[in-house]
Amino acid sequence: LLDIRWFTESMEAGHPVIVQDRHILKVNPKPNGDPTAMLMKSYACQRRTPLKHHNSFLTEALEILSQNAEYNDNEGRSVAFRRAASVLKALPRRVRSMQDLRCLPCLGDHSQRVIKEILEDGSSREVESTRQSEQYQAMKALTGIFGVGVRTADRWFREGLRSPDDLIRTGQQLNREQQAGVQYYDDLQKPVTKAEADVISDIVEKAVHAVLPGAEIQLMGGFRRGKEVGHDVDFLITHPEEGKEEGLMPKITNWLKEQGLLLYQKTTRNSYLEKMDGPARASSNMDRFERCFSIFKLQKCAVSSSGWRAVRVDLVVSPYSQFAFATLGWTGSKNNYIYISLCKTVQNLYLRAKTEEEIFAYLGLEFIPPSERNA
Ligand code: DCT
Ligand code: MG
Repeated sequence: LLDIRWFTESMEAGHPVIVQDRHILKVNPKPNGDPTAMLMKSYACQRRTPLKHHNSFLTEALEILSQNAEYNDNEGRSVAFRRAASVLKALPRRVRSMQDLRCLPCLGDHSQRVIKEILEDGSSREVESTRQSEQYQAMKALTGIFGVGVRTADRWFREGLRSPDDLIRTGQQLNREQQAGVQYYDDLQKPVTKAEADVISDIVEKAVHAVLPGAEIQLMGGFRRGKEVGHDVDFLITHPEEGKEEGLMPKITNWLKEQGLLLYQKTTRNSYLEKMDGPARASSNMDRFERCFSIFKLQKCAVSSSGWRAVRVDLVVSPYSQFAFATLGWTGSKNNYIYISLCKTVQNLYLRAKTEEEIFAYLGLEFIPPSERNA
């Protein structure tokens, strides 16, 4: 507990804290003597970031560069652009000049150059040429396929492939997940609306209660943060009697299959929370998390001609004692990944938390509601 206090107090004081591995934290001395630098906190989990902000003309540009760096396997650069964008999202007003950026953390030279050019010329040449580039467009199309990561997409790009159609045309070997990804590509590219998420919530609730009465279902991800559209719908499922949730996932998926509601599903024991630690991690409570990546067949209302659409749905089952931790991690946004690191620290100390508020309190962090976690 002391370690966490020290860690969060250091963060509160504006010292950059580097998470070296699961247990070792390093605090650098204060980077510069500017007292106003404290006004904008360095970590996304300390900032209030609303969904609708004032600087999308800048953040969209920086996020294109971040995405492109990820396509080029340049993690450091990708994170730097994403952090810069994230800070701008938390600003209370539109940036009008470089003066407005004085004292903000996380804005590297490159990000500043891009921002300056947009402020002066209305656009950045680097961003525009990236947006138009064949590689960026192909990588976007290929990684947009469910089941295709950057590495696979990059290999295909080098082989001259540019789109899902090219994969079909050349008869590429695809695994089951990628086959579904190609088959339902057009539907899965279309944003999922909140109204559709609500219909899916009702279906999931029906399925879960049919196989385990008393279970609790919570909408997660972007929709929990107030988004009106998303690329998928995320759910967390638990039961107040610890242990009852064991073996629940196959029962849910079987019920859905029997109703003809599932186009694809794959259940794995490990969740994204585990991936964060790499393959050699010690076992923990998180091992008991089950995650199902699925594609639902969603009937459209009578007015529509095509009858149904495919929608990506992620289900996670957590034991009741872990529900608060899973909720915090699973709500996102992805830029709040530090929550997950912190959550795990609390968990590894066997501290109990029933609510998100308790976890924030343990960490000495001010509570930030989901609608302001859109970093
Ligand atoms: N998550 C994470 N790290 C990942 C993947 C997911 O921390 N690599 C967490 C944060 C958000 C949550 O899981 C749901 O993930 P997504 O559905 O990918 O994000 P989202 O915010 O719901 O975005 P979208 O609205 O596009 O689905
Ligand atoms: Mg989501």
